[in-house]
Amino acid sequence: MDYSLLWLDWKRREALPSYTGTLCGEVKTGEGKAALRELIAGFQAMRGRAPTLSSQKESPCLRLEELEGPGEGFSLLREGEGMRLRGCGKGLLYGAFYLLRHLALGEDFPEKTSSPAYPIRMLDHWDNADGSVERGYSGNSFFFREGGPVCTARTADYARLLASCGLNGSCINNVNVKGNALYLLSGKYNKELREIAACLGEYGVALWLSVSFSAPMELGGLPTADPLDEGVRAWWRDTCASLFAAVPNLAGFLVKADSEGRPGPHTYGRSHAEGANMLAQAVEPWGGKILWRCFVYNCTQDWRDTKTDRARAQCDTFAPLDGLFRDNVYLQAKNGPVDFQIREPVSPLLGRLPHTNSLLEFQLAQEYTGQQRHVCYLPAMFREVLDFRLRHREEQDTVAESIQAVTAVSNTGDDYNWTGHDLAAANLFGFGLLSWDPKADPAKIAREWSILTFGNDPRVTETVCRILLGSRETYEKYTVPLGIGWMCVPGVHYGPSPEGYEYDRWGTYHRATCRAIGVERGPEGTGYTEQYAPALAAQYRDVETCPEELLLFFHRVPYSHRMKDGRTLLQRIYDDHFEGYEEAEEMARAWESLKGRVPEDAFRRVQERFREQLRSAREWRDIINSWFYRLTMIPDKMGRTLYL
Ligand code: GCW
Repeated sequence: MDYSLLWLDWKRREALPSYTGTLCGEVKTGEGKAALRELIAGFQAMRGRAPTLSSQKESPCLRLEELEGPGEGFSLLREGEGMRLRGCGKGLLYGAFYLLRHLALGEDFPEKTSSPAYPIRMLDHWDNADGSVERGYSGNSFFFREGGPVCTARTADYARLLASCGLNGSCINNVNVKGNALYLLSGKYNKELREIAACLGEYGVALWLSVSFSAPMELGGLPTADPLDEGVRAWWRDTCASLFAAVPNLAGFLVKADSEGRPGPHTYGRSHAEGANMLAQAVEPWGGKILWRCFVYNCTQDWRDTKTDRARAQCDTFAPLDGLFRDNVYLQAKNGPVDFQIREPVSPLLGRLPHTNSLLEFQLAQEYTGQQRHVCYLPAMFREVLDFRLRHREEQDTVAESIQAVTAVSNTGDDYNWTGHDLAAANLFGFGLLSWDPKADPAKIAREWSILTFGNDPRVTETVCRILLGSRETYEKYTVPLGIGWMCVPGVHYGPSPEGYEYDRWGTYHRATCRAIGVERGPEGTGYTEQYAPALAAQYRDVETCPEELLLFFHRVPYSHRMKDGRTLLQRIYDDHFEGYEEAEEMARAWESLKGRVPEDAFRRVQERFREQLRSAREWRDIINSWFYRLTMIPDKMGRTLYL
């Protein structure tokens, strides 16, 4: 096998309950059969012996009861010394994985009745047709090779991994549609797409494709892509008719329009609603959906322009369009208003679309959070976002209660361990569990992932959880302070460069001088705070009530600003950087202590990554600290080296 099975590599478990020796009941659907197959293989691996199959009701056994319909929920209940798993085909599949995971954790009768919070729970791959992956940190694509899509054994195991943690969709190509990816719509790759779709479909995973808004011109040779042009509308209708007929299990399209140079409706003086609705009508006869990204901002800003605020752009563009989208359109918004930084406020747009389907986008690929070379456990951050109260209503006002679907930019590639860093697989697993149940506990997720991955050794579990659970704060401390973002090397987004983006066109400024730093985003400044509900706007507007970890996102303050604990802002920045590096050292030491307790190959891979994390963390600490010192000439109170 040239790749790992990650958390699906079931380990032997002593004294399994006796019902795992017999499976009874009949299954009819593809997903039901997949559930049965997984249970047989899982029980066999854990018991060391295959279970027997019986069509009679025997006791004790695991009895499968398949219902008709598309439902995804399941119930898993004790029946004497046995258990009964009940649900439609997909439900059986999720229930089977639930049972296997919990048996592996050492539970004998893990009873559960559950259904997912959202009908769309997916991954976005930024995979290009040439096999490269935009912001990919774990090798090349396993969906595309030599210019076209491929279906391999890995596709099937990918589908199993997704289903095992509750995910049910995959958009396999980059939102920046380029090269041969354009021809995914043309019929040229229908055979491969059909194979991929069928392979994913066996595990309840729907196929999605990213499409270019100007495909009618690029592919169809039309003179325009104007969404109100009859020829354009007919082209999309015909193209969808042949594609959806040829590729069953195609769920719809993801579109990045009028964003970072991509074509879109604005070229023709049309709105995003007109653009998205035109595509929505074309896919409607096929039950298709349009996922329309909201990552729209001016990416050719002049740094001297202090009026334009990139953080405002998405709300300014999309909030006025709320309610104008067709039912099969989902507006896809990133979790923060800017771009997947280590600390951002929750995007105000998520509270401004009460009459439109919205889809929350996270990023598992750690573009700005260590690129899968640094450990940075993200489920805790995701949970913070999902729990965040948007305050437009008195109750049921959290992000989790305001959205209709979730997705995440994938962190997978064709590396042996799928995610480059072995510990980054915990992010993928955790995102899946949260997409099913936004109330899932990140600490429990870490524990479960560790046991499924490394086995049930309490020392290993405790150490791995300690590393994971502190990792985001540690990363934040040695990199970019208090929500300011962007002090990374332009383009690659790895390593420190305090002014790398300062005079560039991307709208990402901190505007530091020798006296103060930050962009004022209250009403006296860019007015960004006013995009939130009144209660939140009031909190963010005021330096005193603004959450401290977001201080420099919302306000421009002098370095002498007093933090709540009495330290100055600048002293806090110095301290964080020294502490962050020490914490990184501590995590690396903790990993060293697991030598001999986790498989040697995984041990070595992670050890390698920690070496790079420490090198990079030291570099961040020293470059950021000395840059602030040069700017302010205010020394560190503790007299530590600032590398002048
Ligand atoms: O953060 C930026 C990335 C781009 C990406 C873009 C987006 C796919 O640097 O690589 O393009 O976000 O989300 O569209």
